[in-house]
Amino acid sequence: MYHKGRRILHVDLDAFFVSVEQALNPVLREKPVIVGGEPGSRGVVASASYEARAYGIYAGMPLKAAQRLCPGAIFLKGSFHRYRAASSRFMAILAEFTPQLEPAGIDEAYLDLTGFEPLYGATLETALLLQQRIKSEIGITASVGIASSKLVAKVASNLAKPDGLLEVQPEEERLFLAPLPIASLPCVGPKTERALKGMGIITVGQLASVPASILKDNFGALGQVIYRYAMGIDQRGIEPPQAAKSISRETTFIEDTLDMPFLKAVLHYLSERVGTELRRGGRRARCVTLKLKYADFDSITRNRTLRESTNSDEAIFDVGIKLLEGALSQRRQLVRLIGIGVSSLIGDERQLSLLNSSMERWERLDRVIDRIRSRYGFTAIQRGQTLPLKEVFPTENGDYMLKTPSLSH
Ligand code: DCP
Ligand code: CA
Repeated sequence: MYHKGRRILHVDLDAFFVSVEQALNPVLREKPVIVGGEPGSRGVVASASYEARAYGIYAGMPLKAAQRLCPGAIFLKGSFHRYRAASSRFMAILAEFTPQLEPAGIDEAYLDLTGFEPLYGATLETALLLQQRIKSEIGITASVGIASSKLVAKVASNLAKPDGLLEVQPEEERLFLAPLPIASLPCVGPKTERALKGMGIITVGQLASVPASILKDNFGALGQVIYRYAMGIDQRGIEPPQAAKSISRETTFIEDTLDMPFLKAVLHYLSERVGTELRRGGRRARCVTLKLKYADFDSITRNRTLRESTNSDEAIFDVGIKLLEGALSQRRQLVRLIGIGVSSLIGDERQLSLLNSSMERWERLDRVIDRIRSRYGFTAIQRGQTLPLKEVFPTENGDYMLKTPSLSH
């Protein structure tokens, strides 16, 4: 609930993609480094070190322009699985402080530490500890803003960058925001900024003195948000993500197929994806669903409920392949899409009845594979069952490039 004494933290990692690369390769530290791609290529800057920013380089700028500004910069293509792994470790550290945690992107999150002070000391001290842990365990710096609202905490962390910490005391939000340029407010994008400047409004303080009706007339519903934010009013609470009720992965083929070894390999790969996500969330499933779309777009699903819950790739695949064979024996037609999912999810309590069973062996193997993949990428270790994929799909950044790499949930 909203009240003036809330202590909300916004934590944001500095130059995230670049920092992950620098943590892994000390040669890159304290240099102008850009993650985005080869300097001659058509891409844009994803992340720039603060040394590179001194040359006027920023995220979203074409790589060619960045190279013109700083020919000596080091350009890296980057690797998303490394960033995802660092992000998981970052969120895991935050989660040790409080379950009142809301991830707001790959490298930022809000935490509500209201009521912590009697037990854990000043919020500022807790924030320092948090920064230290991130630095020592992941090797990268984070900036933190503390305030009574998400809005002011975010503006504060931005202002503190890099490696900074800024606390805005209750009742001082408006004073804190007043001298800042209007673009400091998250709701003011480039278009709104231009329009406001056209009205002679440069600072948040000036914005706060404009009558609400004028902002509403000019910007509609956004005008109301702008007005409240300019006054430092933001009552939004922390919303921890709801656990998913089901997890699924599917892919559409470039060419419709009935090639069984290939379908099996894809199904295995998708089962591994689903299993990995289940284990990452510390959960198990009791229901497995197979989805097929035939060449004529006719779509079917088949599911089976298990006697015991599982989070093993092999167990998911095992059910999936039986459902696939069953479905194809009813209708043998070229397949356009295949998918596999799990539902009836429960927490990952250890099941004693499983000890020494084949399920236990499968699960032990999954844990070993997960560890390797979280470090070196998905294709760093592969199961024999997915080998046919190697000939069909190129790999990039440690993963297969399926036709629909952004598999659906
Ligand atoms: N990102 C991207 N393309 C963009 C902006 C960001 O790919 N146009 C990616 C790369 C960033 C990451 O998201 O490292 C986090 O985005 P941020 O906006 O937080 O930027 P940084 O973490 O790089 O820098 P800062 O220190 O300003 O937070
Ligand atoms: Ca960041």
